[in-house]
Amino acid sequence: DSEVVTFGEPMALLLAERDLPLDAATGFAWSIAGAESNLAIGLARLGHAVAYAGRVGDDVFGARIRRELRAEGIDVSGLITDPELPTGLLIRDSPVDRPITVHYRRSGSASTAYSVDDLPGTAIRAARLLHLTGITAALSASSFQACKTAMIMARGAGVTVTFDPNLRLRLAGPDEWARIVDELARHADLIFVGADEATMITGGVPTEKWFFERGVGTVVIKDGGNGAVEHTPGSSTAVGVRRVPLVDPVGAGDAFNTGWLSAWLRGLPVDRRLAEGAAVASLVVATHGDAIGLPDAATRDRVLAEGADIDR
Ligand code: KDG
Repeated sequence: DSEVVTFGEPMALLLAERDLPLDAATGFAWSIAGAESNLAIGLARLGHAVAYAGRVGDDVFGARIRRELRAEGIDVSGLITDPELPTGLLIRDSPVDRPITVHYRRSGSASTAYSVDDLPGTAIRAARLLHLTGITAALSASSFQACKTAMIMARGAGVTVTFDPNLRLRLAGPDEWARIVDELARHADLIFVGADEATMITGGVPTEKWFFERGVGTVVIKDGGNGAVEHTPGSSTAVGVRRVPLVDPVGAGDAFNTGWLSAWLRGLPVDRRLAEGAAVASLVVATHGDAIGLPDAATRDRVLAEGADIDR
């Protein structure tokens, strides 16, 4: 059985060569993007048994995504090949001195057809953890329903449910996001949320309070270069960031979740969970690409052992 089950939209990422803006780039490196697939790759590299589900197209991108995820040791038996709809694409740059430009080619993608019928029910019920993000819920009505059903199914079987809203305003407007997060938070045990996006959801109510009111037990607020804070109704614990050269911030949030969840799966206490989240995130922001910098356990442990490097 897999310890962790997650599902979402895996996309082919075409990343413009370093430092060149999209409109001037001629070389593109291929890899995989997608918040949940980033997390699946990260947890597998850290030694956890992970199952990743979703839909890809019957095309070269879908085949490569399947092959790469399998090569990471991820169980992809729940990754369905859609006979008609294409794999989603993400084309972006990562220039150091200007905003990042992201183009999606994902409307009408295979993932938008994901539905309750596609859920890997046996794997979800047998896992320790189900992790989802709002991105998947925002893809389509059927995908939203699959997320909600999976969360209810998991909790009914005693599986911990974690959720990261991961707002993408290109997928839905602010009101729609508020509705998605309000509804799905009620089925989650733990929330990871970016400080910037939280204000869009909670309308001025302190973030952790807003989620506690919906029955969430733990709220981890990620605030980029300012670090992160883990709240429970009775405690708050903060961690700083490990200062590294910022190469490409995309994927930092997924990486933090990955590091934190690995520590949680290993039964480690709050300080350690936060430190491992920060360490894994630091390795991803210092690397070009969404998932390339995700470390194995030995690399993470070397980073943690540097100690003084962690500013907190
Ligand atoms: O969290 C990183 C993601 O932004 C990226 O991998 C792609 O899932 C993605 C999205 O929708 O932006």
